[in-house]
Amino acid sequence: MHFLSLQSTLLLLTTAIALPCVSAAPQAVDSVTSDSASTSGGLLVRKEWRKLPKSDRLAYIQAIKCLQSKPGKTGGAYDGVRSRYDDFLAMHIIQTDFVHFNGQFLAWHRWLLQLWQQDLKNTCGFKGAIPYWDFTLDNTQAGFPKSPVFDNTYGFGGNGEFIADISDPVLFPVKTPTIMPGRTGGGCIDKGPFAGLVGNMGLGLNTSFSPNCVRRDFDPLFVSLTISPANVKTMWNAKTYDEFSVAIQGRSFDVAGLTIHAGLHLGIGGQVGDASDMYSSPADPLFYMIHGALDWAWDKWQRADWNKRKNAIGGPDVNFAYPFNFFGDIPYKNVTLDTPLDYPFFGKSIKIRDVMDTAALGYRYE
Ligand SMILES: [Cu+2]
Repeated sequence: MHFLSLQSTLLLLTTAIALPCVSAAPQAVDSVTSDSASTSGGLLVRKEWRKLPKSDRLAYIQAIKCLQSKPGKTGGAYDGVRSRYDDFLAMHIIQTDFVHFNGQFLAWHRWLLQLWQQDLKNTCGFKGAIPYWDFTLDNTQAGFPKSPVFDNTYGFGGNGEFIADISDPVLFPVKTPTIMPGRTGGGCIDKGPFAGLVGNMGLGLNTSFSPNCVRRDFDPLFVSLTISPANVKTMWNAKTYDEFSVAIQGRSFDVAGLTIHAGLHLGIGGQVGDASDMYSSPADPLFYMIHGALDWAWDKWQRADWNKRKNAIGGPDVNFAYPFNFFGDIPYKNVTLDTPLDYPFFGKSIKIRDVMDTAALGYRYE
């Protein structure tokens, strides 16, 4: 995550106001598939990575590779798009400044994952549900790099090779401002199904064609500090949506203030890896595992007290406003169930209320 200037936030905000916001209830997608193993009671069942049969893990990875091989559908709107996979990357880059460190964060990414799941099916014939990642199984310094999620055959591959000197501004054009306490990589993905993967846009707020190898820079120490048992407990024990949201998104940009969301992104992307880039992190397919993990956590928290939490939402409508005052006070309003969520070139805007219930969207977590 690169926590860049507010100027770009304000600039994009002006652009966003000009976008038409047509709201319509989204259809539940993929609620019925021919894959009986992944449905239950008409709902797609999203399973934890290591509980998926190996053939299903491979099928998901193949479907992602398929999206990377299909042409984009955003009609030349973004100079850097070379594939359908890139359409998602471009949309995330463009929307970043409206959907992080605010009240829209979890809801916006929930629908992004729905669009992703739907497109894997429609474009690549993927049958079944996208998986999730129970990060509480991998949150130790020793255990993190050994997670089955990073397996070179039945996973997304692991760390890049260690590069001590990351000062070259051409090879490493953007670095996470958080000083990473124990980075161990920095090289391009060189093993596993995504070896040699190239990100076509980014790093940073940039949708022009700028091919760069996708890097990983694991920081297992950082994972153990930010996804600590204490931070996980704070998340599960949150009494209000605001408390839950802060427990996921963090309280400041230093290591002591960062929590689950940053722990996953920066734990993988470290100082120089794509997963650490707030804008272009979807260049690394692990992005969808990270956000699957957060969506699982949100749904689990909601269902622990469903009547109270099915409509619980809150937080500022502007990135980095209270309680995320990382750059000081900025004006904001609280989000409501009627706050719009925009997905340019991926259909109409929706509202937060449309994504509050995973079952209404056609899926559940196992
Ligand atoms: Cu994001």
